[in-house]
Amino acid sequence: MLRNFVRTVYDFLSMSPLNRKNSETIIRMDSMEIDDGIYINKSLILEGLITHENFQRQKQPSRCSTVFLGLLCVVLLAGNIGQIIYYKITTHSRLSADPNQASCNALAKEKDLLQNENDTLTTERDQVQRNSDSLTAEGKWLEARLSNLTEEKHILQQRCKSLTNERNKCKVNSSNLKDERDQLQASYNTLKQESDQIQKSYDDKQRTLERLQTKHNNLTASKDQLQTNYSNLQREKNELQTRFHMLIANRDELQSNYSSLRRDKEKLQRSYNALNNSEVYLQISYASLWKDKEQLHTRYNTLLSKNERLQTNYSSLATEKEELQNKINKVMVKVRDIRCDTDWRKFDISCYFISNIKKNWTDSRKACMAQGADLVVIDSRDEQVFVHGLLQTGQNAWIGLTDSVQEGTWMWVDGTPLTTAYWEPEQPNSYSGNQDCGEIVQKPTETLDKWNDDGCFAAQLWICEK
Ligand SMILES: [Ca+2]
Ligand SMILES: [Ca+2]
Ligand SMILES: [Ca+2]
Repeated sequence: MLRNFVRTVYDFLSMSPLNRKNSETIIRMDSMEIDDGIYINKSLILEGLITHENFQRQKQPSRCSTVFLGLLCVVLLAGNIGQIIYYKITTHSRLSADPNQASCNALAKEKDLLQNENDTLTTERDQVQRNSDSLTAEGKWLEARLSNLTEEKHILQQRCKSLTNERNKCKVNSSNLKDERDQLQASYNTLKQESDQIQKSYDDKQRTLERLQTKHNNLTASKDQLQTNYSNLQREKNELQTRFHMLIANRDELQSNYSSLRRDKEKLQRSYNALNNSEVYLQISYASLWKDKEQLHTRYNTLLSKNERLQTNYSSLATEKEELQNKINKVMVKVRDIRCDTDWRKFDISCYFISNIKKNWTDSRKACMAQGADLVVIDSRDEQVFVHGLLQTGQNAWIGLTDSVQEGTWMWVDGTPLTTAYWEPEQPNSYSGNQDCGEIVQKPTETLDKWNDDGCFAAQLWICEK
């Protein structure tokens, strides 16, 4: 605004007197309204002095400076108006005396005055320009300050939010603490009651302590006794110390044994694993065996009952056997008392006959059977000795022995198999495959082995037994 005012004044002074008259109507006080914000805003923005945003920032802090400058301009304008009116009055008076010369002089003076005023206004303009620069710098400083304050405001807003959250948390904590205080109060009351009880217990314990003090005195006496025992135990301890060293040596030996046992344990572990596998197999076998055992147990019970019956039968049979044995003994006594026929010789309970002629084995047997006897059956060592004694040196005689039914299987004529034999060395040989009947040979050997197999068709003596 000031700058526009200055320019307007400068243009007015630069005009001719005639143009200046026309311009006087242009210069009006309404163009100098210093409080017109819209006009100020438009003027400054149009002349490029400040931007709209800067002006808005500078509006508040520079309002006082603007008012001051506006007042200054009003004073200057009033001075100019006074001078213009003065010059018009003097010019009209001189024009009436010497119009040309006076007009020229007036114009010269007016020019000088305007020149002086122009210098003064130029100086003032420079001063205003400096003030404007300082105000611009102040505006920048205030802008920076505003930016800082804005940042601080954001920070304070964030702190305010965090403090609000903390206040809410504190409220919650306060509520919790209040609950805890109530609980603690209840606990305090409970503890107070317990404290009273403990006080009573304390009194009881105090009396107990006095009794214990008496016991303590007694125990002190016992302690002296124990001290003596301790000395004895100390000596025993030394002995045990010696034993301990011996045990240490034994321990080392056991340690080596432990190592070997550990190796054995590993072997056993492997064996255990194998046995574990076997255990599974055995478990299965055990189940089947358990079934078999139950079946066998059932059969055992059955057999046990049978055994009991058989035992009963055995007892009865034993009794019968004993009775029969008694009878047999009586019969044997009677039989031994029986005498043999003529030409028959008695041995034990049998009678023996040796022929004095010779026949084959079959005819020999028939001859015996014709006399109610059969070829001799030798079933004991004594009988072998007796029968051999019936022969004379070099004689042979048929006996009741044959393998004619099955070659190699010798049977007695009474149907019993041969159990005890007295064959000669290398006999029976079934010579030429045709020797199926047994004979006894009289030989002066020390052994009883006197038998030989011979052809059944051969004619030999024979010996009967009945
Ligand atoms: Ca016999
Ligand atoms: Ca034979
Ligand atoms: Ca033979």
